[in-house]
Amino acid sequence: MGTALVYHEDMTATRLLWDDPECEIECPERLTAALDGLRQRGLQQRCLCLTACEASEEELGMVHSPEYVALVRRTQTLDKEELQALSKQFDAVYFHPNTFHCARLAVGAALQLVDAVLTGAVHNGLALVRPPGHHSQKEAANGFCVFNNVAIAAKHAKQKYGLQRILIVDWDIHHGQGIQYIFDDDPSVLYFSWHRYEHGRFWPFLQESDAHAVGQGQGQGFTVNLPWNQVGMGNADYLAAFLHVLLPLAFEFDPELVLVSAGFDSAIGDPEGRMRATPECFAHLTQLMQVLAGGRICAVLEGGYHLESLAQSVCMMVQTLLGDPTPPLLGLMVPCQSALESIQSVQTAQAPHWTSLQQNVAPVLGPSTRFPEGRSLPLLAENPTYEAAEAALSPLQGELCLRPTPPICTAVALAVPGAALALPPGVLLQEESALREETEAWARLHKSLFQDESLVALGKILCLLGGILDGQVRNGIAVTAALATAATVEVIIQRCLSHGAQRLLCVALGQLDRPLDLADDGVLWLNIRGKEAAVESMFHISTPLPQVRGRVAVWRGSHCLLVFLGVPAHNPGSLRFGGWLQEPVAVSRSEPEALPLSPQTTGGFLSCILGLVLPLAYGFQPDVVLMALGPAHGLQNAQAALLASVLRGPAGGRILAVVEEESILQLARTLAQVLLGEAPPSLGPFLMASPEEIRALRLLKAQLEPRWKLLQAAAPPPGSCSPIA
Ligand code: Q9C
Ligand code: ZN
Repeated sequence: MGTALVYHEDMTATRLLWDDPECEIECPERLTAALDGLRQRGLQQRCLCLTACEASEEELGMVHSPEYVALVRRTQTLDKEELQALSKQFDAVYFHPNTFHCARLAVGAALQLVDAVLTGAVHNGLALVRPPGHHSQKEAANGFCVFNNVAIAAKHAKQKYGLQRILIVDWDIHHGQGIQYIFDDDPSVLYFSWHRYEHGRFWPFLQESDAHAVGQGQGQGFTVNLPWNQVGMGNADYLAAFLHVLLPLAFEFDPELVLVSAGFDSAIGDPEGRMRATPECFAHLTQLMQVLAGGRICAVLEGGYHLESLAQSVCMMVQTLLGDPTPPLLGLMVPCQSALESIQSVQTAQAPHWTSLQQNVAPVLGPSTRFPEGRSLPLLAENPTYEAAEAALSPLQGELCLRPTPPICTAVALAVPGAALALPPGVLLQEESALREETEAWARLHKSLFQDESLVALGKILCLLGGILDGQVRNGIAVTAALATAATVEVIIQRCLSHGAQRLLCVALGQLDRPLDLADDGVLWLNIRGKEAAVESMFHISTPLPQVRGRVAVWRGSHCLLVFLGVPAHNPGSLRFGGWLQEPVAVSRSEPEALPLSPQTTGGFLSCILGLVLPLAYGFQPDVVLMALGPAHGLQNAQAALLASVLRGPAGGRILAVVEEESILQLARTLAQVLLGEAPPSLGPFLMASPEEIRALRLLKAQLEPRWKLLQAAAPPPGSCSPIA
């Protein structure tokens, strides 16, 4: 299992044969640059390389009309003048005698990738193709696109594999109007696109690219447009869009497959996009998507016209698909005002269709949140040019090469030597310990809780932590002896700080108190536990995780499914209404059925992670992340796995998970899997957050927003007027 790379060199055989400044950027070197980049970094060699085959005309017919296919077929025998005349009938298109062959290979590559992923041959993959596809329509070529590669791939996944929910993430900087038209009334395909829009003044100049276009008929709410109304959007803006729009909807949609219209004209240096997101941003966007659909991601190249930026961004994506850690994100993590306005407009347009947006916990944007002067880009001036981008990219490239991947992927330190654990292959058992004297010195500094077994465990944990801090080990799991978690966490924090870590993020779950005498700034302590929301300081935050231990009872009626939460196991008579879903769920009995209940709603959990934890974590830009599961943490394994998976992002993959011995077994195995780069298990059906959860999160965000700007993403409560004048 791994990552597929689908390609055929014939796809470099189409090119512009006449003068046309608009089309000349779509050149064969785009593919060779991306491929050379992958080869130079040794990434191609780690992929399962598949040679693309042409799609059949029947496959093209899933989206395109026979007349249009025949028209493109006839271009094979046209001369230059005829090709040029035909090209003029479309907007921003050129034909070449090889166009038909290349365009069929491009579709074929996308289909092979879907087959490889859905048959389980690989986890995920990328198809490097030309011509791109997302602008092309049933009977029209458009914007360099001839056949709609990704749309045909989605139809194929539905027809051949019976998939019912497919998410398309189009991060190309142009609106993929072709995909939007094809699935406009289809609720089985959720299409998300962000694009340079400038209030309609940017190509393709369409009203239907704006946020108010949400799909038609049954498909309402399944088209999600996020228009960027200014150029210069950067890492924080893209991240905010994922955390506050795409991911909440995607979790609620619960896709079985994610297709990515992976255009890299949204990256820095691109002459079309004029945006500022750096290549590493695409590693983070990819990693965030990996928690969806069991990690089944098929990415298909669309645009991307700055060769160096394209190559680096493609490498970042493939590296992440392969499970490598994400490099730290550069730049001030503050979304700009225009981005926040765009995010708000799509939240408002989509709120009627998505529970997770109706419950948006972000506070309303006030004048105090206006963006400070001198925004987030250290790399480029106001209007990025090729030259400025080149200058900005070359040092970056050096940095990318200088950051070696640690030789050891994931290590696990166990409290009891030889405890039988079914750890996944590829995990190193931490046998080596820190020196006895050193371990005892640390233990003495922190109470007398470490004796015998717990002292042995501490020695191994210190050694593992040393490996992470020195770059020998990527990440790890520390299993503490019973009741030693709090003391171990204290030692770990002190050890990190004494090693020179500038910023340490501690996500402490359950009953763990922030160690006394910690200076603010260096350590961000985020406690997720079952008590009141509290902001002790901007670096000491508690958020509740309601402990609704008990059961869910599910009744399926003819029109709706009722889900009751919080039936305590010992008192099945007292029901508390939690929420209801209209979608039929796979429950076939008409009898009430008891299911094990998560300690809180999935909606509440996700709001907490996407709306609070990740914005804080990315805003803090830690060197190391500590995720500690203390007593009574109340997280299900799948929730802990999701949290560990996404917390790999903010600190370049340097994460240490601390768990207590008793809670181990399956949990350690699940955590080890996600730390190795596998997708976390499903959270189960989406249940809307409870009013208490929403209230608590709202309160916290209102207090924290002045310091942590990634929290901003205001959706006005229904009925209120826009706060942005
Ligand atoms: N300066 C793709 O990226 N030209 N197509 C727009 C605005 C057409 C882009 C002119 C751009 C088509 C796949
Ligand atoms: Zn594009």
